[in-house]
Amino acid sequence: LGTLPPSIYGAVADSFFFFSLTVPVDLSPEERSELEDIRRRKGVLLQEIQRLREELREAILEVEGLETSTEGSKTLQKSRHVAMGRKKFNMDPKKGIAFLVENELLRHTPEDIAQFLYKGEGLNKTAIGDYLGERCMALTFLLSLISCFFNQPCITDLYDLQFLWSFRLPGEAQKIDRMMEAFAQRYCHCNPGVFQSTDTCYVLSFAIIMLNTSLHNPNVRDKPGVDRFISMNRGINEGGDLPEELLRNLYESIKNEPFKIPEDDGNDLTHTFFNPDREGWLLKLGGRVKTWKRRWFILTDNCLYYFEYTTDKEPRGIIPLENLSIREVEDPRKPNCFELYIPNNRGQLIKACKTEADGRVVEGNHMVYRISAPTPEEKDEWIHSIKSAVSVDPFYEMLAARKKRISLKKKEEQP
Ligand code: 4IP
Repeated sequence: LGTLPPSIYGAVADSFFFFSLTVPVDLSPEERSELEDIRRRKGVLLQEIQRLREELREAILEVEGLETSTEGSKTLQKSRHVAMGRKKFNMDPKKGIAFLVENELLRHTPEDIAQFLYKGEGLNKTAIGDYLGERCMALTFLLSLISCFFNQPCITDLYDLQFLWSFRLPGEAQKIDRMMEAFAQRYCHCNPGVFQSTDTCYVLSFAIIMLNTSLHNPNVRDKPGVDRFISMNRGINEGGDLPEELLRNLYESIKNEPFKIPEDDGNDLTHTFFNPDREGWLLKLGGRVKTWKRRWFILTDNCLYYFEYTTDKEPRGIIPLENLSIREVEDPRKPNCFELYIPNNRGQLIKACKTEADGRVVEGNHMVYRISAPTPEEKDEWIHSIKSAVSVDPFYEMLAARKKRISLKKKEEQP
């Protein structure tokens, strides 16, 4: 019965009613008792039918109710999935996005993903940065994703760079390169005519971030003045200079209001752009004449300078560290020694300059620079600092590549 439509139950009941009205009068006692039996069974059946009707009505109501609460539970399930997707995203951005896409909570389009990231509800900023800097993502997809991301607020001010940093740039040089490229493209698109090319905007953006770090990070002692900032940025506008007013304004605004960059989590650019400086007394062995001299050494700008006195304005010698290596050595006369040397040296002298006793500046005569530190700890610290200074910095390489591109373009344009 349960599978029959309700109209059938009605028809069965009506046929019993018809029988009850048409009872013949001349019935034998057996026939009468049989009729009574039929009436009794009819009553039972009618009751049963009524019970089934009610049961069916209840079942229909229940199904309807179920449909309504499934809608509710669907919404609940959806928000649970979104929360799960966010959690997954924070642990592994790519997996999180894949999960949300699989569950039809996000479309895999640059626009939708950019909006999801921009809203950023419950998303970890480092994870957003990581995702935007994702390496194996198709470059075209990534660039349109980043453009959509930056499209959310239109970039009108170079100060918007701090927006880029608000979710922390991922530490890898290539990722930063892509994001800065996207920022520069977006900026140039929103502000046509400010820069000759996106490369100019890119180089200036880096200069701004470095300026922000040098002006506001207490670990950086050498604070550049506005004139240095201007001269550092000479020739970056396709070989020409950017308007001095623009640079002055930028300098002043960054000086007055630093970028809001998250606290150092080991990903800070101070470590990247500013190699640790070191200064202190060391003993140096002469080149041709092997005498040990106590000199005040300063490590800065990828060079080792040495002075006779700490108060001297001019160094006695300068050793550029480019292409040099450093190693610990044992010396029979002095403790805690290390040496600067040219790897695979075939008899070349290290490029360096020194001051002769008569004041002339001449080239140095060293195949190696052997140096002795006062203590083993200082020896280790010097080795560490010099190693950091000589290691190739990918950020400088990236910037150098941009600058080279600018100057090459300029050369091509020249008749
Ligand atoms: C000198 O010995 C000093 O050690 C110099 O060191 C050194 O020059 C000279 O090397 C070495 O001859 P004397 O003073 O005993 O003559 P500094 O310049 O610090 O005084 P470096 O190149 O090490 O500076 P040669 O290579 O010039 O001989």
